[in-house]
Amino acid sequence: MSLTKKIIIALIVGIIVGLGFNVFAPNAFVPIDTYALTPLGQLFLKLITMLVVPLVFFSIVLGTAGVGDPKKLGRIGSRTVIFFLITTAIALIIALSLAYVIQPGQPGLMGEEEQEYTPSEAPPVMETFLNMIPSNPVAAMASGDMLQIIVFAVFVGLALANLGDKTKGVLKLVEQGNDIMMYLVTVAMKFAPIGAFALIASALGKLGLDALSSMAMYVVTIVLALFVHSIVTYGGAIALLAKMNPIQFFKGFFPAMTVAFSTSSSNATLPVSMKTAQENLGVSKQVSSFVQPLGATINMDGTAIMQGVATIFIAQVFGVDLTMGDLVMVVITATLASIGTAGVPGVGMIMLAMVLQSVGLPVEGIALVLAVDRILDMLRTAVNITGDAAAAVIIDRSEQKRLEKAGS
Ligand code: DAS
Repeated sequence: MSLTKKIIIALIVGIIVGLGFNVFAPNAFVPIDTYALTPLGQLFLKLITMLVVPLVFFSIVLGTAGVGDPKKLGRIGSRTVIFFLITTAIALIIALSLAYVIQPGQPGLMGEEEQEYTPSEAPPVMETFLNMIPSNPVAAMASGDMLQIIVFAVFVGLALANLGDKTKGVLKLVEQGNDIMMYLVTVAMKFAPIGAFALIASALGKLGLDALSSMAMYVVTIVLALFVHSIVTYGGAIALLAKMNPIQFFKGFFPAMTVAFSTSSSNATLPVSMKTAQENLGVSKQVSSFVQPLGATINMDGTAIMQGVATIFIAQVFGVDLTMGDLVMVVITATLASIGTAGVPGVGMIMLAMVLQSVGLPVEGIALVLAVDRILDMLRTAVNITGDAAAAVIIDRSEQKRLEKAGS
């Protein structure tokens, strides 16, 4: 049986076990979650997260050195960022339109319970841009600052490309380092079914069906927007721009989507999403090693969708009428906000505070949507990495076409 099938079965069993405990044996759930589910889930998360920093560094150095020519790197980089910005803006337009049509936030829909939420500081956008250059690359790696690691790796890759034979030994070392990391990904993924089971059982055991039902319209709106964006925007772009059958794309990338769903972390899934894009979608190592790590950090369409719907939902619950100008501000802040934060569980909530503040909505409104965010995070993370893979396929195909044209 394939690993993907094992993960899907593990997720289904996890959902049944989690909801079963929540409904029939909530007291027994606590020790089982504390001493089994949470540790097992965290073990799997830590195993793959452990590989992210070295893998991103080696793969981007390799990807950049492989591209070599700064002009070509600039072309791939600019096309990638333009694709990311356009698809994120489309995601927000889909989210805001559906939220207006479905109106999930009519007063009275909410249950009584409201959690306290004290938002942590979201990164100011300008500071994010300035901070992209690491003052200390080792500190950036130690703290897992993905954007700084990517920028430093690009510089190292460009240096290797320009120094050529002088540093071919280092390039060989980097290649071997990358191979070691990709091998360790395969080893870590053997724990995926157990990890997926534990993570979803723990989440649903805590959440239960009642929280989901009181937030039903909010959850339905987001799930619908995620689905529409994936099929229409990514499916359409893959068909039109990469001339690839969208069904082949989604089927080929599905293994990585199940890991993103299980872990709620684009970063933790990155080793698997790159391996899947290269092996199942035929994306070159060069383009995959550049586009997907960058995307895992700055491109989060699923998160932008949650923020768009949550903003309308919170405005409706508080009876605030947002102007068109407010909606444009939501699109801009949500698109830019995703640039500064890496793909880790729950980062969308931090950025939501920034979006709400930009349109003067009470940040306390986040407490209304917090209960179901753990499950929605799983779904939107799967969409986030799918957008990165779509970009990698499209950019790779355009580079291949360029090479064919140059060759002919
Ligand atoms: N979990 C984040 C990610 O890894 C997305 C989010 O929190 O919205 O992409």
